[in-house]
Amino acid sequence: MRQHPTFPRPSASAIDKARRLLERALGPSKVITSADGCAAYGSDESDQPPVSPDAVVLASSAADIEKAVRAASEAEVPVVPRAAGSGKSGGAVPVGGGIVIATIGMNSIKEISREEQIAVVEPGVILADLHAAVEAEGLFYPPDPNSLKMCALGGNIAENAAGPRAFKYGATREYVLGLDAILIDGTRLRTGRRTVKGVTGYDVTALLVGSEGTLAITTEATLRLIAKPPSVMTLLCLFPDVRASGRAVSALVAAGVVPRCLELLDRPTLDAVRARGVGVDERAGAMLIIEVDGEPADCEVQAERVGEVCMDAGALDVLVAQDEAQRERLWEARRQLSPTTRAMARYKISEDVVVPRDKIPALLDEVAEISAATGVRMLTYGHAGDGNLHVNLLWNDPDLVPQVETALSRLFRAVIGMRGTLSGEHGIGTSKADFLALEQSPELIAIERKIKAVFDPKGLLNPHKIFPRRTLEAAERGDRDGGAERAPGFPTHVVAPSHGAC
Ligand code: 2HG
Ligand code: ZN
Repeated sequence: MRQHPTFPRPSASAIDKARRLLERALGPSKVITSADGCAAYGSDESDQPPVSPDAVVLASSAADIEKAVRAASEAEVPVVPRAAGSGKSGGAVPVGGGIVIATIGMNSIKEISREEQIAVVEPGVILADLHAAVEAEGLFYPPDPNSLKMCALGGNIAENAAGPRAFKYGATREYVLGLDAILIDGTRLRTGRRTVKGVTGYDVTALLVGSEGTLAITTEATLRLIAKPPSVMTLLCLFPDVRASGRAVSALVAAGVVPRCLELLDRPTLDAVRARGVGVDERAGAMLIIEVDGEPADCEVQAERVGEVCMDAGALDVLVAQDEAQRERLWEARRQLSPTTRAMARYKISEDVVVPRDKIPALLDEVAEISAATGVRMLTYGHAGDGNLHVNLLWNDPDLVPQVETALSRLFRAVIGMRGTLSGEHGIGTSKADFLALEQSPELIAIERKIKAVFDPKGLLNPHKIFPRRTLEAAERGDRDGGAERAPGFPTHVVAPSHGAC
């Protein structure tokens, strides 16, 4: 297990006060305080170790959330919003204790309008349920993180989730027109609009989307829909090695072909797929899954062009899924990559770095070099079309942690050196907070801290996320708490360490 920084927790008296206020405001049926009950809300899908909250609120309405944040503010304890808990960067882990507000019970699709092409949803709606409901109306909501069968809209909005279709259609932010949200002091905000066009004032909706639950809690979202594409074709392009597949990605982008998905799987990832009993041509050392959509005739033209470009780039073969069942099997195998790779080792970290598309071959070379130099097993797959690759680090031996830290910092430094970015869709959370200063200047981090303080002056809402806890040097050394007070953006106004109970 990596060494994660420790965080201050509220004092015992603050916790008692918060629990009393919550039970008075919400009634005992909506408030969990038992150790076992709270423990179930202490983790997400990241490598951040679980931390039990001191209380959990099972919200069933915006009014419940308002009551809960008012109680938390009065008792001065942290609040961590949580939808499905499928996040990959620790965003829903209550690292500083306090109250988890679970919004998964708020799961109504309040409206789907064919005329306006919008949907109005609560934060606990499961993404796959929204997909099914809008598609039944001939409409389409493109964002499709691979956890779509269990992730919820509240988390998607908090993290600005993306997925394979983001290559053509963009991430969640492109589809959020307006939000109803609650601030930590109980103030209710309505941001944005219902109309597809509008530029009134600052774009606070865009700011809230991707703010990782640190600025406000979503209680309702108005989403933009588009018409469901009439036809889809899925192609499987096999390459002898990952460099050839990387070249094909660059060539496709340069040729102006815009498939809706352009996914890459390297050799170790293909081996993992093979090990699960999925037959993949043994000659293949890398694969691209490419999907085009549009009118049927248009799909044929696009597919043909994709095939030509891939063959020119050195593909061994290009196969086309023959029917919906084949397509679904293929995507199911792709969606299973995350759990499949997690099962391959005792410890796994999945990064979601992004590089300019012409740097994909260079990134893949760098990953191979880092893996060879550090002895950490690494494999790479992901959304190559938009340069967003999941570099997975896998290891069994806890003594390998220093090498893992070295591998991570080498990876991040290489990505930033290529003018890439640390996160394409999973967010910064706690996992990458200490590396923020690699990408952003102290001036920018200072402005972000001021924005945070405007929304949340006492630093109670999802504290210790995004902003560094340690200095970059300490994080790179794997020094658990090193240089906290000198870290850029260190949240000095968060629940004072003197309250610390642990
Ligand atoms: C995916 O694209 C997800 O499958 C998860 O973003 C990535 O866990 C992973 O490696
Ligand atoms: Zn992904």
